[in-house]
Amino acid sequence: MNPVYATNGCIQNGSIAPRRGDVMTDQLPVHVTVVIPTRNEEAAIVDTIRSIPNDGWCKKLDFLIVDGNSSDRTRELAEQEGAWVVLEPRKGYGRAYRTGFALAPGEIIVTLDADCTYPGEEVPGLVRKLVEENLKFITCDRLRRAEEGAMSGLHGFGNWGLSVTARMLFWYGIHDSQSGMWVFWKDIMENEKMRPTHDGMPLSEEMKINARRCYGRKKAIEVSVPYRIRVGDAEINTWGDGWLNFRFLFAKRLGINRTRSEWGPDENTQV
Ligand SMILES: Nc1nc2c(ncn2[C@@H]2O[C@H](COP(=O)(O)OP(=O)(O)OP(=O)(O)O)[C@@H](O)[C@H]2O)c(=O)[nH]1
Ligand SMILES: [Mg+2]
Repeated sequence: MNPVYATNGCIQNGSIAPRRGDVMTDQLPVHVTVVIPTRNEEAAIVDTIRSIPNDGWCKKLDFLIVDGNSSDRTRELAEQEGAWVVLEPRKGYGRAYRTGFALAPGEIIVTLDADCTYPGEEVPGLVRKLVEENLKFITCDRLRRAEEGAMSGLHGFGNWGLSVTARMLFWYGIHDSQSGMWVFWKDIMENEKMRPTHDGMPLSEEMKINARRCYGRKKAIEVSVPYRIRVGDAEINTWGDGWLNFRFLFAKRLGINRTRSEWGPDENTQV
């Protein structure tokens, strides 16, 4: 049985403060925005959105798609599902999130890829955990519970190598440095030290390093979730992105990583 929450309780510093006389229900009194970066994901975007329960488990749930100039029907399909679709012409996975985090209307942000690899059905439970346990940041580890065939041998090896390197360099205890599913309070991004700087794939490892540095092991936690076979073709450049990730870890450790573009949308972003 899940714990009960006050529907009109106040959220203060990330914790629920029920008021006397409140009606107790199971609904979480929070506004959640699921931010999803997309580039040519017409095969999976609809199922990705639908995989997240939308039956009133939180006060408000919306979807923000940050699309990187897809040439297929990704944007159209996402709009049909009721998502807010933003066109971010600047290239990169990290760039999409650095725009999306600034625009997200919710007080809690959830992220995942638009390829059906991450378990959307776990979102309500993860948000509940963030709220109930008064956490700041959750990252989802895919490596322990990956389903058969979900990660190719090369990707698996690359993920393992990068995760071990990150653990050795930062001593931060994160098992899966490359996971792209996070759940966190939007206001943690007001902290400059929490804001990721990279516009590419390395944003993923940067999120976890920053979260552990800012909030420690008790408030920035890792939870294992299932990981599934990708739907649709990936555009990832395995060797190129692997090398970029590896280089970034050393630059970050030495404190010489630099931001190449501003936080948030710019004049070419179509919101
Ligand atoms: N807006 C935007 N989204 C991107 C860009 N590159 C990738 N994405 C999206 O970011 C998410 C992660 O990219 P993936 O291709 O799944 O990368 P990956 O998870 O490392 O690779 P797979 O394991 O093969 O799925 C997907 O939803 C992509 O559509 C980009 O340049 N701009
Ligand atoms: Mg993916």
